[in-house]
Amino acid sequence: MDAGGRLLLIGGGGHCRSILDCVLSRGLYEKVGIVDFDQAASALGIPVVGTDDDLPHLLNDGWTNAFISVGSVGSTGLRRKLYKMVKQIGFTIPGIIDPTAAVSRDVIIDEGVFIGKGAIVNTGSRIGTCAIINTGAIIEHDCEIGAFAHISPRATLCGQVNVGDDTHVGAGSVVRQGIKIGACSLLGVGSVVVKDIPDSVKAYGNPCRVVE
Ligand code: JB3
Repeated sequence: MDAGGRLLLIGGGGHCRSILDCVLSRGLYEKVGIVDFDQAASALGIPVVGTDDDLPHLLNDGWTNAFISVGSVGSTGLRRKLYKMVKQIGFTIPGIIDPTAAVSRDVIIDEGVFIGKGAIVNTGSRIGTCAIINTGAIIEHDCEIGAFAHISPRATLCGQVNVGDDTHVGAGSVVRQGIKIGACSLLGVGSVVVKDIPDSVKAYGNPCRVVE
């Protein structure tokens, strides 16, 4: 979890600004910097301190924590590539949880997870590496969220739902209890999921149906 010291946010777009707002409101890091090839990506008074090529030097200069702040809607390739890179260089990868999120005490949260404003993660759930639990999402009891999955704003997963690695659950979706959603799938905004969804498909609607 949030560790203290200096923190680099890798990627300085919209998702980064959401994360930055949490980080600054918690005040746990002594210094925060953004890593982006675009100097204009500085935000909320936080500067761009370098590009990906500068990461080894930044680690040597005492920036020991790095967090992947590029988001994803569908493809998680860039997030995975950046995660592998910061891991290989030797950064610590914290989790970041907004102070307004409600997370039960027996939840397991792997490294690099972001839990945004007003999200709820209930008892017995597990959130995999670098997953995004976005603003106001509800992860009910005993859910399993795979690595690099993105549960979008206001999506609701009822109890014992399993979401595979790299899957995107669109904003406002509702998933019935006990449902299994495969890996690398994309569920459209407002999907109402009442049957299991396989790996590597696009699906949407009420009831949610596979479209390709
Ligand atoms: O769905 C919601 C609520 N948020 C979305 C989020 C999860 O994903 C949001 O609407 C966007 O769809 C997306 O946010 P993201 O990734 O912040 O997108 P964007 O605003 O386009 O910013 C991407 C940033 O990453 C830009 O500043 C790019 O310059 C930067 N970037 C791209 N490739 C990179 C790289 N930065 C680094 N360090 N390395 C890269 O390879």
